[in-house]
Amino acid sequence: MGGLGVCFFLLFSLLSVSSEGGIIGVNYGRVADNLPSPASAVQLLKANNITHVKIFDANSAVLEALAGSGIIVTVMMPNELLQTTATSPSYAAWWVWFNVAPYYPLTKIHTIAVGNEVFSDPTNLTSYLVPAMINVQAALVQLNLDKAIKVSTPVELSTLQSSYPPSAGTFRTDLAETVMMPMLQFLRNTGSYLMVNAYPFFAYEANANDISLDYALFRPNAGVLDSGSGLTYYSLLDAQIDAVVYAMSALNYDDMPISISETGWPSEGDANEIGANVKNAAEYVGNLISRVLSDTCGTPKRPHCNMDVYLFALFNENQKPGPTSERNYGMFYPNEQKVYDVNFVLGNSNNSTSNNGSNVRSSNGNSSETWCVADPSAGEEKLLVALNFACGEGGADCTAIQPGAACYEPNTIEAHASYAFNSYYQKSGKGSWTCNFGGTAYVVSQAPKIGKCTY
Ligand SMILES: *[C@@H]1O[C@H](CO)[C@@H](O)[C@H](O)[C@H]1NC(C)=O
Ligand SMILES: *[C@@H]1O[C@H](CO)[C@@H](O)[C@H](O)[C@H]1NC(C)=O
Ligand SMILES: *[C@@H]1O[C@H](CO)[C@@H](O)[C@H](O)[C@H]1NC(C)=O
Ligand SMILES: *[C@@H]1O[C@H](CO)[C@@H](O)[C@H](O)[C@H]1NC(C)=O
Ligand SMILES: *[C@@H]1O[C@H](CO)[C@@H](O)[C@H](O)[C@H]1NC(C)=O
Ligand SMILES: CC(=O)N[C@H]1CO[C@H](CO)[C@@H](O)[C@@H]1O
Repeated sequence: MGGLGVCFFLLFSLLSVSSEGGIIGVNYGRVADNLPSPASAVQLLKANNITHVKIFDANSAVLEALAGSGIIVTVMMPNELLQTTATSPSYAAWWVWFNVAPYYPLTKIHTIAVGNEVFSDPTNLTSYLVPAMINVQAALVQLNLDKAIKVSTPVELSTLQSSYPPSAGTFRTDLAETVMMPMLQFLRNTGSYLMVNAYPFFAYEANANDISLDYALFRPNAGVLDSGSGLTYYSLLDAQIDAVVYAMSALNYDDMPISISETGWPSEGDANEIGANVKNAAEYVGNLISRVLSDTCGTPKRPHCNMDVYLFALFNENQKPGPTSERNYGMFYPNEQKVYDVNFVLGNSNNSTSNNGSNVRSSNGNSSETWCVADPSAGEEKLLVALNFACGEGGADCTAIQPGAACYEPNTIEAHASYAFNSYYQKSGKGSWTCNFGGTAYVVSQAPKIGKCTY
């Protein structure tokens, strides 16, 4: 029990700096021959309260369908155009004039992504990237759109030379000074932000023996200590993002905001694609949304809530090449049925029975119908891990179980865990998954009576 107090102390310092939640958007990819029309897709976005969308081009039909929807849009200049854009300011001006200006402001375009994962492009476009961004920015300035529309580019995690532990994060040596530094300076000068595509699935799939699924899926877990920083990580996504933060920090760009421009988990894969299944996809996406929309969505290095996350992807895309997983990242089938149950707004469902691993709230917003309590048969050791998770990463309000506070007595791990689990459960929307804690908790429909504590 001695360790418990120390742990709580550290955790409270994290909780006290949290602010309101981040943004959830989705990537609307269209590498498929069976998708609904752009107008139907926009209806689907609206029906699901999805407020931000990113597309992989500047398709006019899509931008027209989004007009007047209120949805905030990131458009993309495809990689094939980077060389021309970098070498010809007049081409850049034309591209913006033709592909962006006509749609704004009716279509709320707010970022132009210049290229996508450019450092992985087989044709080596590296030297064109920053000049293309600069020319696109100049075009926006000419059209007086630069205040409303930012320029950025999504970088892939392989931009990092080193990412483990996060505090050792650095950019690839061939990119750090020549590309990343001028890019970060450009982003800073223009008040923009860095876009990062991050897939814990790839790391898990490749190292399933070393990385726990709990850690990859935001489940309660014992955490991974970064001995370089002394910070403990409870999710692989946090560790990946903080590695980028540390890499920027090494170049003296500590302050640069990040948007997670792609992340997701496939609902199906080939036999050798470990972890690609519907259950894991539902948990990854559901837990991530809960987390981003709650007030605990910062990373250990940046505890202020700064997680803007664009889920990949809206639809399964049947014409993507590569392993089966590539065609199965969608949250929706082309017929608009959900691949798994997921909600994009907290507190907006009236049906909690259909939930498995997502963030569905209880019916009619009645916050006092069900409670989450610890299962004593799980044993103290497992309960303690889950308790630390709930009060730390989970963001449960654990003040009442501090020494001297109302729910400190009875001073047992089981009682404290029940309090913390319930706090987490109530706070994160009462989705069935949010009362699991690695199988150490269950939902009850009678208010628990433990000591003098009020739940
Ligand atoms: C890509 O091009 C740059 C110069 O344009 C060069 O320095 C770099 O070595 C090239 N990278 C690869 C992988 O060929
Ligand atoms: C709530 O339930 C009713 C049927 O009971 C259904 O028609 C309605 O669409 C549901 N609303 C939401 C937001 O799920
Ligand atoms: C809730 O969801 C379940 C499973 O999807 C479904 O069978 C049931 O009809 C839904 N109930 C309401 C009231 O919508
Ligand atoms: C939800 O979870 C329960 C218990 O784990 C399982 O029996 C059920 O089949 C799941 N439902 C769906 C739709 O995945
Ligand atoms: C909410 O739950 C409380 C306690 O179970 C109950 O008394 C009340 O009637 C519920 N309210 C609604 C609107 O269902
Ligand atoms: C925040 C938000 O847009 N909420 C809306 C989500 O969708 C429901 C209908 O399904 C609306 O009633 C909410 O206003």
